[in-house]
Amino acid sequence: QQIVISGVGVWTPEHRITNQELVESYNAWADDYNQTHSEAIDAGELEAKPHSSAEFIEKASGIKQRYIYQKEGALDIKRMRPAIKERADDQLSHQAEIAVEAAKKALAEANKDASEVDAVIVSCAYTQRAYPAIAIEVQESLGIEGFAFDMLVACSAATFGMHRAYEMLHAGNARCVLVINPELVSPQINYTDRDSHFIFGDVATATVLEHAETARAEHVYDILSTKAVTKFSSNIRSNFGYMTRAQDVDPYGPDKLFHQAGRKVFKEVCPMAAEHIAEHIARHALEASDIRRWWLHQANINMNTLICKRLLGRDANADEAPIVLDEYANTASAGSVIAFALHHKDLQAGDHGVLCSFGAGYSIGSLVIKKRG
Ligand code: CO8
Repeated sequence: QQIVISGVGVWTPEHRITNQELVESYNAWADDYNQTHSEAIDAGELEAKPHSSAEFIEKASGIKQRYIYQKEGALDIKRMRPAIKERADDQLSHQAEIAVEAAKKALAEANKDASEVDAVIVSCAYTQRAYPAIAIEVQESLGIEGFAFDMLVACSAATFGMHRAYEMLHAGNARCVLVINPELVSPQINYTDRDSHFIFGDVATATVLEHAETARAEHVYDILSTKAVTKFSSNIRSNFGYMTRAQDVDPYGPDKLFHQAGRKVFKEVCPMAAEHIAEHIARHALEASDIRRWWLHQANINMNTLICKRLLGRDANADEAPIVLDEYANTASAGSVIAFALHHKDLQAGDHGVLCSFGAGYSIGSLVIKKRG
């Protein structure tokens, strides 16, 4: 039974923050902090906060701007976090809303009606609550019969979600599955941390997976196989969770937000990802030069350059390995799906491609796909 990807959709927030805006806000916050704590800093009890730089951000990461769900509050130096109003229980939640928007786009691309979908997976780095599942709320909003559930795999949530859909379709548990990645990450960003304030942006992506015989879309991709690996590491971590209340700790402390040892992640994950991909394509007797397009995780442009170089023995060009980081920044698990959504229609029948995520966990997930004729 051939399983295919028949639709992909991206919902992009209307608000954006440029590196310059972000840096101006951070630097004003740092000046204010340094002034407020000048005595302790002068006494050597506290370290002064150094300035951030837009040039550094672009050079170190490839990021020029990021989208944000709610810009208000995020750049306010008295707040440094987005101001998102809580919604009543009978209103569509924020995360479900952006998930529904992405899902509608993916369904339209797949030329599918919600009534043909049997299962919904919401898979992302964070869900805004534990239960009821965001996926069930989305299912209800779209009028889908069947079942839905949430899953969290940080950077690899999108690919791992597609893996689960692939297996459910193979097992005959569903005829068509919607996998949605509402990456509403801005509430977890520490905008007062110079090392990480620039990394992330908000977005929602969705894909439709189904059996080849039911697919009616213009662009359909056979999934040849999936491959996943995880290896525990605390180098990318957030300690916020339902235990926080019982632990009598500051719920907004820096360790409760996204934090990482970026250099270590870079050094450890690049070789893991390159090896993983090489092994995966070898399963199909494919060489790196046989791959028409690489839709890689979008965390850092230098990481993608290095991984491609290891695979191809040379630099990949933007047509082979598209980058969306400059516009979207790191969108947790959604990056490779955005790259796929924006850069797949020109592929010819028979062309091979690789979708691959890598990051927190550590987790690596890939799909080798081939365009149908
Ligand atoms: N402005 C100016 N200077 C800076 C800044 C800044 N903003 N930040 C750091 N510097 C300085 C440092 O202090 C350092 O100075 P010195 O040399 O004097 O000590 C110098 O610049 C170099 O710092 P680094 O060595 O840290 O810089 P790198 O070149 O390593 O770049 C990166 C930092 C960009 C973080 C890079 O290491 C990187 O991208 N690593 C990979 C990280 C990665 O892939 N992480 C995965 C992210 S996790 C994920 O994708 C999903 C997680 C779940 C979602 C969470 C949502 C909130």
